[in-house]
Amino acid sequence: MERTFLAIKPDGVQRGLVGEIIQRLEQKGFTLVGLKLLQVSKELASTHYGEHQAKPFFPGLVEFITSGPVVAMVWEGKGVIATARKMIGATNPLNSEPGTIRGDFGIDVGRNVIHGSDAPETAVKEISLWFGPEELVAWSSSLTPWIY
Ligand code: 3AN
Repeated sequence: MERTFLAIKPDGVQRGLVGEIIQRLEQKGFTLVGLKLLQVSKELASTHYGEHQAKPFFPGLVEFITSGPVVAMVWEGKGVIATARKMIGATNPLNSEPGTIRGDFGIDVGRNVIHGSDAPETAVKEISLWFGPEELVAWSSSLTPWIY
């Protein structure tokens, strides 16, 4: 089953959006298989955003993501990588549609509430960067017949 890595950034945690975001993903039908709140180190931030190392916004990006607690999550389900990206909305909140997380809750590209893996290879890489295998719980809502 497909898995993706999502992280609620310090602005989303500070603004009390954790419950709302988890609720949207649960109600869509995805399964939460990993969840933790953590203070991100500079090392983890730099590795996670490694592809942006040469960009002018890189230092600010690392500073922001390490500025407060982040909620790191792994979600599972059919097409979860692309669907979660759709639910998150465009990188720049000025371009993200209403109804998406960024479209509903953000106005600044540097403070865009949530991160989501953009492709299968990235998802695998990010999940193993942020979580140990023992932190992921394989379970299926289809095993509990009262849900569906
Ligand atoms: P996304 O998070 O939508 O996949 P990426 O991977 O292109 O977007 O960029 C990673 C993060 O870098 C974004 N979430 C955003 O916070 C930040 N970022 C991207 N472009 C800019 C920019 N032009 N100015 C400031 N921050 C940016």
